[in-house]
Amino acid sequence: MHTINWYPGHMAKARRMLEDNIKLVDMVIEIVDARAPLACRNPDFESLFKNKLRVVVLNKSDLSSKAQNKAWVEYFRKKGITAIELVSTSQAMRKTAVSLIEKAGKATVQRYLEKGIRKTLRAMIVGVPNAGKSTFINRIAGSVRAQVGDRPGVTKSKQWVKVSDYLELLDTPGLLWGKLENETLAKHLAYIGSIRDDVLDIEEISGLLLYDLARICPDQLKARYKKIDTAEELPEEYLNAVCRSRGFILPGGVPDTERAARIVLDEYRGGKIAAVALENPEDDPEAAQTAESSETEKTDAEV
Ligand SMILES: Nc1nc2c(ncn2[C@@H]2O[C@H](COP(=O)(O)OP(=O)(O)O)[C@@H](O)[C@H]2O)c(=O)[nH]1
Ligand SMILES: [Mg+2]
Repeated sequence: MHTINWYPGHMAKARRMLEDNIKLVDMVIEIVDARAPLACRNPDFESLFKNKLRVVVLNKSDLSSKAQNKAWVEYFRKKGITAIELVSTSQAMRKTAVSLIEKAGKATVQRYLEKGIRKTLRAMIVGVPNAGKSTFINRIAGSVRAQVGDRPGVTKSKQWVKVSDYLELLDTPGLLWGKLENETLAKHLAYIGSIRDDVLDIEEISGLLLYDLARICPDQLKARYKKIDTAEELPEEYLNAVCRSRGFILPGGVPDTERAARIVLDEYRGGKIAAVALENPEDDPEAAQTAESSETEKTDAEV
C-alpha cells in the first residue's frame, strides 16, 4: 500500500536509545495493542531481547473480545512467553501487573538467592507508539514514583520506579517500530494510532478501516453508522456513507470526508465501534515456523 511509505527517521534514534537501555535491564515488558499483537511486534525483538526475561502485555484488552484475548495469551504461552490481558487505564490493573512481573522474575530472583545474592531485577517497558506505555508506567508507579527518583546516584534521565521488594522499572519506555514491511500489518498500525496521522492519508486509511470492519464486525459497524452498506466494495464509499449518517455535508452537498475520516479514526481508537481484534493468532504468517522452534524458545524464556 503506497499510503504508508513512512520510514521512521526518529525510530532509528529510538532504536539506539533502546539498545543502550536494554543493557541496563534484566527484563523486557512488551506492551502490545490487544487488537493488533502481530503488527505491534517485530522479528528484531528476538535478537534485541536475547537473554532477557520477557513478558507481553496485551493492553487495551477492553477494546478486543474475551475470546480473542484468550487466544492470544495462549499463542504467546506456546512460544514460551508469559502474556497477560490488561487494561492500563483501569485503577485495578496495578495488582495484576505487579503479580505478573513478579511471577516472570521469580525463578531468576530465586537463583540469585541460592547464591546468597539479593538481586533487584530491573525491567523496562517497550512498545510501539500509542500502545499504552506511559499509561502503564504511570499506573504502576503511582505514589511510589517520587520516592524512587530521590535516590542518590539516580540521574534525571534514568529513573527507576520501585515495583516490589526486588523489582524496579525504568520510567522511560523504549519506543519500538512495528511490522511496517507487511502491508496489512502496517495498515493495522495506522488504524490503532501507532503511525502519526500527519504522515498518513487519513481519508484513505479510515476508508480502509471501515472496509475491514465491515468484514470483521458488520452489525456493530452498521449500528454506529446507519447509512453504511457492509457489502460495499469501494473503501471510499464507506466514508461517504459516514458523512450521510452524521450529516457531514458541506455547502453544495459535498460530503465532508476529511471530518468523517477523523471522527471514524477517533471513534475506532477510543473503542466506540466494537470490542474486537483486527488480528487472530492464525493470521501469523510465521505460525508454522514458530511451532517447530517453540521447544527451544521455551527453555530460553521459562527461566
Ligand atoms: N481503552 C483503553 N485505552 C488505553 C489503555 N491503555 C492506554 N489507553 C489509551 O491509549 C492512549 C495512548 O496511551 P499512552 O500511554 O500515551 O501510549 P504510549 O504512546 O505507548 O505511551 C491514551 O489515550 C490512553 O488513555 C487501555 O488499556 N484501554
Ligand atoms: Mg508515551
